[in-house]
Amino acid sequence: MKDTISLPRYSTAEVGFVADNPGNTLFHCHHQDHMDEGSAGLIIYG
Ligand SMILES: [Cu+2]
Repeated sequence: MKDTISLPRYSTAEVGFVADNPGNTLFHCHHQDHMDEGSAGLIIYG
């Protein structure tokens, strides 16, 4: 199980997961300045 990945600048990653924890999950970069520029989102499922 893994909850963090490192990516080079301007790269992408495809992520698969088992949706077995309903509710809201914050998907985000760990650099605050990147989050401030929009590198964050909310995964929502019920
Ligand atoms: Cu970042």
